[in-house]
Amino acid sequence: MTQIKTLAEFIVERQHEFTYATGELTQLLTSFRLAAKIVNREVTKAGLAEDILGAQGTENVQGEAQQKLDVYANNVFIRMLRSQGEVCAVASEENDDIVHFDNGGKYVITMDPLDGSSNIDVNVSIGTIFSIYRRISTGPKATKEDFMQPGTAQVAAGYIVYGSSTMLVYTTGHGVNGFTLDPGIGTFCLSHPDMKTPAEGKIYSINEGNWLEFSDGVRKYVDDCKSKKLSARYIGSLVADFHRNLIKGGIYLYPGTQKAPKGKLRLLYEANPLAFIVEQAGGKATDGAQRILEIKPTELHQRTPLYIGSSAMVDKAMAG
Ligand code: FDP
Repeated sequence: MTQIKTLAEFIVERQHEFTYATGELTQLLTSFRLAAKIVNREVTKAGLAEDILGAQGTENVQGEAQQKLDVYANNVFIRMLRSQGEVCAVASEENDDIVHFDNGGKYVITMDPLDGSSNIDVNVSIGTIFSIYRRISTGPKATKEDFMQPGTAQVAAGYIVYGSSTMLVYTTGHGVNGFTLDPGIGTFCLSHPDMKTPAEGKIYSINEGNWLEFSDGVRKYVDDCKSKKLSARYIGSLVADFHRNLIKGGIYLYPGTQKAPKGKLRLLYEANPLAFIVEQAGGKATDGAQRILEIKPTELHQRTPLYIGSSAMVDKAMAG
């Protein structure tokens, strides 16, 4: 029988790679590991559980309707992070402002607790995305400045994809590792060690419904993908599209459009964590002009165009 390595064992084994106190990373990742299992339980029984599907009847700061599971997942991750004590504040897609824990923790978190909301009620893969930063302010409370660090300052980032299986993938800047949840024993087990993305791929992922809004450069690139007979694959859940392309090789594009020059996706809790992961796996992430990780944020819910995936494909897409 092949030896099974659990996520908990792996974190302990690799915690020496973490620049700061080793136990802190363990605590931080434990929060995500536990919260992921709880959210997974609700996501997988969404059709059965009473009162968990559908709209919450509220909107988030971007004016998007919140789903009940969005709100549920947000509460679970916040509760877990608060209880571990290492995190002093969280910026979430689901909260207009910073959520403070007032506990002197040394880290701040940015997260999209349930990405791909439009897919929640229809049994299509969805995900959670998170970034961990070291706090830089010194006052009694975290400040906006703690969240305005560029993506290069991330100390760890990860995502959970709730798909045909549930996986947690993370990096601390020493490669990318993926863990699959064994539902029988309720444990994440190492299934994708040292993930690398191919430099070239055969998949392009973009919402072509926005074609009329695309720039000439984006249209030219998409036409080029078609002329090479690449496969179009677009789930509409960033995490799921990203995860597939990471493994198989491909590019995900959410460019700026005429109506929305900054695109739709959020820099702090969508683009930055995935950019950190893709670079660690040998790929690239840009906003069409510059490296995502070098953008200096100015707003918590700032949007950015995103070109992410296999390095040769991102280079080509940027060339227009
Ligand atoms: P959603 O609005 O459903 O939460 O995070 C935004 C996001 O999903 C991504 O997960 C997804 O890739 C994208 O938006 C889909 O947007 P379009 O419907 O505009 O293609």
